[in-house]
Amino acid sequence: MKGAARKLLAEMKLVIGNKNYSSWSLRPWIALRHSGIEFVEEQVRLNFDETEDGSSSNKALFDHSPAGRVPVLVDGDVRVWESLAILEYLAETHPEKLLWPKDRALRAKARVVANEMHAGFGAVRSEMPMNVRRKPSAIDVSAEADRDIARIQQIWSDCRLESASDGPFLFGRFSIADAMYVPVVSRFSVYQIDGSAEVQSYMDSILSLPAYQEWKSDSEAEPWVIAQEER
Ligand SMILES: N[C@@H](CCC(=O)N[C@@H](CS)C(=O)NCC(=O)O)C(=O)O
Repeated sequence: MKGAARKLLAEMKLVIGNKNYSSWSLRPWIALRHSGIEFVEEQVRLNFDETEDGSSSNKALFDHSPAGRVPVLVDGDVRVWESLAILEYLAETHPEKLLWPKDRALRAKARVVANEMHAGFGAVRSEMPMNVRRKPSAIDVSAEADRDIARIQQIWSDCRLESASDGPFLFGRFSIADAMYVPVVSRFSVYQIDGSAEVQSYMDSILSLPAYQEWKSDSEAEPWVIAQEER
């Protein structure tokens, strides 16, 4: 790799929120870390407790993107926000990392399930906030959240059935589709959502990833508690 290109890669920065709570930050972060792409991280502390509309009171978020949300990827002059757009950018700039499946049909399906996650499952997201360091225990959830849970588990089982022989992840090797679901795996683990043996085995593969373990231990070391996100 030429010096200038290496310098640009080394300068890539991911701006993230609190590791314990920021599920959208975890998605590109784990894709970067698991794939061994060099980057630095900058953390902006979120605090939702002080506002009525559920937005963060931290105005510093707007220093990083006009949307005022994390994650944000900064790669030289290029600034990308929206987690899925960041992941697409990484797939394009690092084709050797195979962040999407090589096979066109599988790639289409991986994009479908990644988009289902990005655009949906609102009940799971609002009733079961990501809280990586939470001591596992079950909570009551609505019928809508139960429907989200069933659809998510169906996606995991269906993908695993098709790709089981190629590796332990949704499409065999780790892909952007997995990165999108890591925070859900974390939620199902800490809120003790039961699943089939297939679902449990997929969750174990995610939870035992060294990159996930690193994020979890960083979450445990964070001193900040956001009461609104605790169940
Ligand atoms: N659709 C966005 C969602 C980003 C998002 O909502 N991030 C949260 C943290 S997990 C945030 O920055 N919240 C600050 C706020 O709402 O003021 C994405 O995919 O990146």
